[in-house]
Formats: sequence, structure tokens, C-alpha cells
Amino acid sequence: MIFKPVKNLAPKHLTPEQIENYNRQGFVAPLKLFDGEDARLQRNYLDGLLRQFQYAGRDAYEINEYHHCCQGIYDVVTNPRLLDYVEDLLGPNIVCWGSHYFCKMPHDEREVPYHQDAAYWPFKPANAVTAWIAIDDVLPEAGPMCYLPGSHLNGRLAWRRRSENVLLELETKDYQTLADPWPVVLNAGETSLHTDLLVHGSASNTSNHRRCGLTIRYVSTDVWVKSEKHIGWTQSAILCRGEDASGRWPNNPRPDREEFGPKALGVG
Ligand SMILES: O=C(O)CCC(=O)C(=O)O
Repeated sequence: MIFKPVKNLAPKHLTPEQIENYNRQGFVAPLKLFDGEDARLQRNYLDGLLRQFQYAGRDAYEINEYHHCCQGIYDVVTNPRLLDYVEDLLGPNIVCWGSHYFCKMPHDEREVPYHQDAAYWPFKPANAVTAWIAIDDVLPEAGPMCYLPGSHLNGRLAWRRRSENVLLELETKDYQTLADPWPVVLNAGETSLHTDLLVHGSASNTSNHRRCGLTIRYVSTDVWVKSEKHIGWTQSAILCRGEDASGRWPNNPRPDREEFGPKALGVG
């Protein structure tokens, strides 16, 4: 599994330097997505979701894969400005198959071990772009996500399993030898984009501030699951832009309401 550099000689929204950076470092950041008032609305929206999850006794990290049943998340996933950036990296035919708020509460001690997303995901070719959108201002002491620049050029790396005090379990072996961490310190409303072979992780939140990022997973429509047993990974997909010549990807419509009710939350 190797990283396929983006060949886009005439990007429309990213600069040629940003494309070059993506190829060399494995990410682009920061990119402006939501201006002041829209960033505030995004934060209010998350506050509302979180209140419902917490009322139901659920963990802040469990707002996962709701983009096809929550209008607010659907609208971010299909945001034209975001898709313009992604299109410069993936081409015109774009599907979103996943989304997840990584909502690190104040003094949450759990870490995200350094990992490659591609180690978790059953897609081929591995060529996904993740948008990590800052819902809160991300402070250096709040456990920002950290990238290991250039680590995507090593192909798929060996991992080990960790279980204590972690949010995800796979940890890239010897990640410390790969590069110095680059903290993704963003203002609310900014986003970063990273490739699924880039090694990244985050430390615990030692601050009094929440650190929430909405991650959205995009691939081009010519990507598919490695085997039919993984088909479930595609079922909440949204065809965000262009066409799906393969005809394989589902295209979930914009939901006509927010699906967060007692039933969805398992308390009804
Ligand atoms: O938000 C974090 O700390 C980690 C996020 C992550 O691992 C990802 O976006 O793939």
C-alpha cells in the first residue's frame, strides 16, 4: 500500500504549494471553512447534540456516523467550500462514507494513539482524505491532534494493540522514530485535510477547555471495499459531488429532520 501523490496541475481552490505540501507532508492546514458566526453556529449545534447524548448517559465520543440522519452534519459533509478543497485532492467524484466528532472534554485523560487511518479501514485503494474541522478553538494544552509529517511515505506500517486509557486501539510501532509531531492547533471554523496513510494521534486534554473536531471521511467513487464482507462500511454514504460510474455507492438523501430522539439514543 503506497501513497499516490496528487497530480493536479491546475488546482482551483488550494494553491499548488498546498498540493505540494499534501504530497510531501501528508496534510494541508490550516484552511478557512466557517467564518465567525457560522463557526459559532457549528459550536451551538454540537452543544445541542452533546446535551442529548450526555442526558442519555452516552460518551462525548459517541456522536459517530450520524451524517445521514442529522441535517446539521449532512450540511457540513456537503458544504461546497469544503468539497472544493477536497476536490482538488480527490478529483470531481466524491463520496463521504464516515463522520465522527472527536470531542475531547476538559481533563479527559484518554489518548488517541499514533495510528494510520488506513490500518482500520477496509477500502482499496487506500486513498481517503479526512477533513478535521475545529468546532472549538484548539489550544496546545487541550490535546490537539498531532501529525507526523512525511510519515505517509512509508506505506502501511506495523501496529500493536493498546487498551488502557485510549480512544482507538491500534498504535503504529516505533512511531517516535518517524518525525517530530506537528500539532494541529486550529481556530474554530478552520479545517485540516490529511491522507489515510499519515501517522497521527493526540494526547490527553490537560486543560479546562473542550477540544472538539468533526472528522469527515471522503474517498473518490472509484474506491471500494476490499471484500463484500465490509459492505456495511459503505451504507451511510453520501455522494457529495460528481458521479458514481460504478453505481455501487449508496447515496443517502438529506434527512428531513434530526434523528436524535430517545429511540436513536437508546433511552426510549
Ligand atoms: O481528534 C483526534 O484526536 C484524532 C482524530 C483522528 O484520529 C482522525 O481524524 O483520524
